[in-house]
Amino acid sequence: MKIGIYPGSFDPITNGHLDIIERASKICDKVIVGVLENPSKNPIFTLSERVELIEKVVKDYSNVTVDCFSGLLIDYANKKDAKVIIKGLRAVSDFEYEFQMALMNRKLAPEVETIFLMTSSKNSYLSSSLVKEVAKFGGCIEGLVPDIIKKAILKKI
Ligand code: COD
Repeated sequence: MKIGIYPGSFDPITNGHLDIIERASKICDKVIVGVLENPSKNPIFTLSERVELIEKVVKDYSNVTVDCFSGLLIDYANKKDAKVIIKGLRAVSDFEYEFQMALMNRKLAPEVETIFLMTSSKNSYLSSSLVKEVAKFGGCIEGLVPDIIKKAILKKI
């Protein structure tokens, strides 16, 4: 069984993330959305809130599950017996950091392959931080995140 891990902070999940999850679910037999516990990033949603919100928006994908992890991604991948790490790529600015991480992860575990899915053009400008910033200053976030996430953000800020 080809198990893929899609790791991230997902604070919160956006339509850009969701598009990657949907496409990854067609490539892998099973996709684990791995939510990183990273208090240093100062997330607006707690780890359990992020997991719960993602579970709600991926409920229709039968081969997608949501989990959380801390520490090294590669250790988590090994624990889950995942041989594929899935990443989304937006602009060139994403590339350098993602390239570095992919090579480091390959050094740590050569049997685990990182695959990159290009963002869809409609999501290419989307990031969790921009969505939060727009919402914080009263801008419209309709169409950038699923409705349930929009409600959760507006409640939070
Ligand atoms: N379209 C397409 N893809 C997107 C979009 C979009 N609009 N927005 C985000 N993405 C992609 C990102 O490029 C990323 O691949 C993924 O979705 C998650 O994004 P974020 O912003 O929620 O998550 P990040 O970037 O904060 O996640 C970083 C990781 C958790 C993957 C990384 O820090 C990590 O692996 N940490 C574990 C510690 C570790 O192993 N460190 C050593 C690494 S070598």
